[in-house]
Amino acid sequence: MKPLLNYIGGSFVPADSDTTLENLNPATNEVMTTIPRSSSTDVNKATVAAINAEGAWKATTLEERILWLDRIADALEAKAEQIAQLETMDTGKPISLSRRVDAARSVSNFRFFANFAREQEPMEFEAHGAINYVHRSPVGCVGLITPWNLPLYLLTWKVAPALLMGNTIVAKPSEMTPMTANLLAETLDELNFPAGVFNLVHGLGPEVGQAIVEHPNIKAISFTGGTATGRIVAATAAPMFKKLSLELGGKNATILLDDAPVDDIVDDLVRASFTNSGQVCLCGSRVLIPHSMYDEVSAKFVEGVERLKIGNPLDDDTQMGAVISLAHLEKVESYIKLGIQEGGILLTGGTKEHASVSGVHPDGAFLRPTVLGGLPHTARTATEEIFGPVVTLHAYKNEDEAIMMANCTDYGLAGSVWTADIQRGRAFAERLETGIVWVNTWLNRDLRTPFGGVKQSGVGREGGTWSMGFFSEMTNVCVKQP
Ligand code: TXE
Repeated sequence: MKPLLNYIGGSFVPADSDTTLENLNPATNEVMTTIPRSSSTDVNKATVAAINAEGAWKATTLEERILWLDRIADALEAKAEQIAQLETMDTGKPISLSRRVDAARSVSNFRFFANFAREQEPMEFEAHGAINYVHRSPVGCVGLITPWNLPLYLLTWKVAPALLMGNTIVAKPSEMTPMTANLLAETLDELNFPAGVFNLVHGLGPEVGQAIVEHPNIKAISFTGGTATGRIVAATAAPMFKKLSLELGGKNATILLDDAPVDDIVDDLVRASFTNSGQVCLCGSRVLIPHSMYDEVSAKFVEGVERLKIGNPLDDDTQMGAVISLAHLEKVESYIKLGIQEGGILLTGGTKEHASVSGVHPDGAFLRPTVLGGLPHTARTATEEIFGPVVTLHAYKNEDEAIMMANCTDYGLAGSVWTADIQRGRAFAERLETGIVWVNTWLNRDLRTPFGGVKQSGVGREGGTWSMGFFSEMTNVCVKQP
């Protein structure tokens, strides 16, 4: 595959240093291509291009920008299969998931914000003989930094509203998953999208991401990634009074109430736990079960996990592929070992040497889905983010204890509650310290809703008016009536 390049000012260019980084396929550990190992010099070039493009882009009307979002959605939709193939090669996730989630959502992110903007009413308030209205203007040049687990899905989730609100962009995808970000740049280029409005700079986080966060002409940072990195980003951006959106890690609880219809929901529980090998910040990594149901639920859950088809991610019937890298596989294995050291009972799965995956490339980063029982809810394995195919099961005495257990970690991103009584589910959901709770479902997403977490899962919300608000500055104009 030809080397990937940065996309700056409407041109594809190498890093100033002309150095590169290898991009591996985690399912085979083979080098697929290279990306520029950019530096602050390249980030500065991209920012200059963005600033130069700002005036003309800002002068476009909201309607013109809405039409651009529709054009981009149409162009990406025509490339949906290519997006899916690239995403699977870059991440190791099953091709069925790349099609159903990554490619589809990358298109709908643009389509959604175009349609949502059309439906917005001007914000006006009348009182004291005056009319107040809110005028929205672009923030300016914004920095978008995104992770490797849902590469194009999470990049376009930021690009669409940022463009809609008239901003220019310097974006940095994860160095581990550059290929679909490159496809987005190619698509914009093919559409003759205004040069310099969207700029893409590849490279390492501390070298390129850090340069974006600290650049004085980049006025807002929208970051999605790990909590540890989010802390570094915040420390840099805060003293510069930049607008900051942080979507960070999670340690989400999947909670069964004592009236949960177990047989009907087992597959949902497995899906919530192991989609994308657990590498979705919204995955449930702890399952809380009433004592009275623990034996039945743990047995049925393990059966469901063992039905998952692990294999070559390019095969249509594969349900679980490789994790993102061999390094991440080792991190996940270290938590499996820790779980056992902490007294956990291995119910299925395990480290690679104990539970290898057949029919896959021997050098691929494949792990079997692992379930550990018997751990206290305060164990490190049950409170630290693993971000891999590892789930712990915990029994609880009553609802108050379940709430305490669910809320006991430093994270607060998402959770799901399973019950036969919706009112009970709603009441329980409202006691969880998280940004999102699903009742009798999981990953059911309405893009108009606020998405984000509390505690160490992040600051701010994305989606609908929250994204439009983040990517714009509001001026309240008050006009005395004659
Ligand atoms: O994150 P990293 P990863 C979280 C998930 C997991 C992590 C996985 O919980 O913890 O993201 O993604 C760049 N200055 N979420 O490992 O390492 C880095 O190059 C500036 C939660 O990629 O934090 C990459 O582009 N940037 C989320 C990006 O930051 C830096 C959904 C993320 O990298 C940097 C998805 C630095 N010093 C994953 N160091 C949610 N809540 O929605 C690295 N980067």
